[in-house]
Amino acid sequence: MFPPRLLTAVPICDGHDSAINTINLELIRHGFEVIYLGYHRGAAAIVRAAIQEDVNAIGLSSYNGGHVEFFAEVAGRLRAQGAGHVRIFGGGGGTITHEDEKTMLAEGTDRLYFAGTPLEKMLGEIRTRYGRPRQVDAPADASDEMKFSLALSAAEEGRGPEEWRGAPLGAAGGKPRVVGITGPGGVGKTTLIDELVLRFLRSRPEGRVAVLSHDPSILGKGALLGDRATMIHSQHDRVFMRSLGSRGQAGGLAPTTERCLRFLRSAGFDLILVETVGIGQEAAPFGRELVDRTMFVMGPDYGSRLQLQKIVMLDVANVVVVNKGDYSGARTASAEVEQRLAFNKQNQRVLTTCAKRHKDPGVNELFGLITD
Ligand code: B12
Repeated sequence: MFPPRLLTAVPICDGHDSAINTINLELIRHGFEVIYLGYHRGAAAIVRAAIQEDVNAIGLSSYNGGHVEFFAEVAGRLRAQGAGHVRIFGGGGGTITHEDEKTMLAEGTDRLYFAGTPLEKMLGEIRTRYGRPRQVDAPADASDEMKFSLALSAAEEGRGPEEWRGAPLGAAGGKPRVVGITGPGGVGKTTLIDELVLRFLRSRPEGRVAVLSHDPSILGKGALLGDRATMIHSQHDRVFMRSLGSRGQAGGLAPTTERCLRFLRSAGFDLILVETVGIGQEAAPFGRELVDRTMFVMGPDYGSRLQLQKIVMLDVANVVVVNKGDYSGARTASAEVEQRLAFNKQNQRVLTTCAKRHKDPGVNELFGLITD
């Protein structure tokens, strides 16, 4: 069975994320896959993400006022895309009053929770209301993006039209380029991907990019799929992003990654970026044919030179990126990695990047390398 999925966020001009962070953890514990979009998020970005992620409902935590208008705008935008089946619920301590609630329920919000509601009561009810299996058929008035997203879910679950199933995994006529990006947790993979997306959007005015992003599931429970919260450029209209939980599979990907990739490959994107869960020394997540190029991202702090001998991805990656190039030790790290790769005699490239830096030359070079 596929876990039910929710999107959570804090509205625009609001940085109160403490409540939603606690609620996210409870939702995961109760078996939900939670796509967390972060705080200070506009209605359009929330709705786009909810549609792309094919969630059952959106949970909003709102403290700074404007909730009556904001929740209604989210509801209106969902309806306009034929996504009225996506429910809206939320809370916001004492700032949302019972008087506001009446208006908000009349304008499309499904349920509100007030200060003092015990977590267990709230979570039990959320489970009953929004824990159903995903929407299966596209409503008649669904937007193209809604239809596409539902079709991707159908492909993921092994339902739906046949044509994608025979779709080859290799690139047809050079399109799309599929790049697999892996590395330990915390080295900046997501920031790097967002920067690569920015360069793609700027250099290909008509191009479309897909991002398939993985995060770990808690065994037998849900998952916090939080990559969108650190991404800015990937919220663009020409980007389609889907987050997947590893759902008990070790090694960096999900049991349904291959199906999703077959579907995405046959859908006319120019570039597909696949980000794995943070991996360990022995993982080589992409095998031989799942992606066209593999990138291993690491930080400059890996312990000692001896550690480099134990990382399998250093033997198989096409490109090795030493990110956080502004850290002391980054130059030494790059030199040591280059030395390590020289033994492989496989023409692998080593690049040093600083993904968080605006217009970083290392990221520019990396973008050229993966899209040439
Ligand atoms: C903690 C807090 C902060 C922290 C925020 C830390 C953080 N990272 O979140 C800090 C100190 C940083 C802060 C800053 C500010 N704050 Co403040 N803050 C609060 C405070 C005290 C508690 C909010 C909270 O997290 N409660 C804990 C949650 C778990 O409990 P709860 O709110 O009761 O939530 C229940 C339900 O509502 C529900 N729920 C809540 N969200 C969701 C979401 C979903 C999906 C679900 C299912 C349920 C749910 O779950 C709980 C169940 O019991 C409130 C006052 C209050 N008592 O509400 C003010 C308050 C929200 N802050 C306020 C203000 C004004 C500010 C500042 C503008 C102050 C300033 N001038 O700088 C800044 C703005 C910061 C920003 N960037 O937005 C005002 C807002 C006034 C308004 N809307 O008119 C409040 C109401 C205080 C007040 N009385 O003046 N704040």
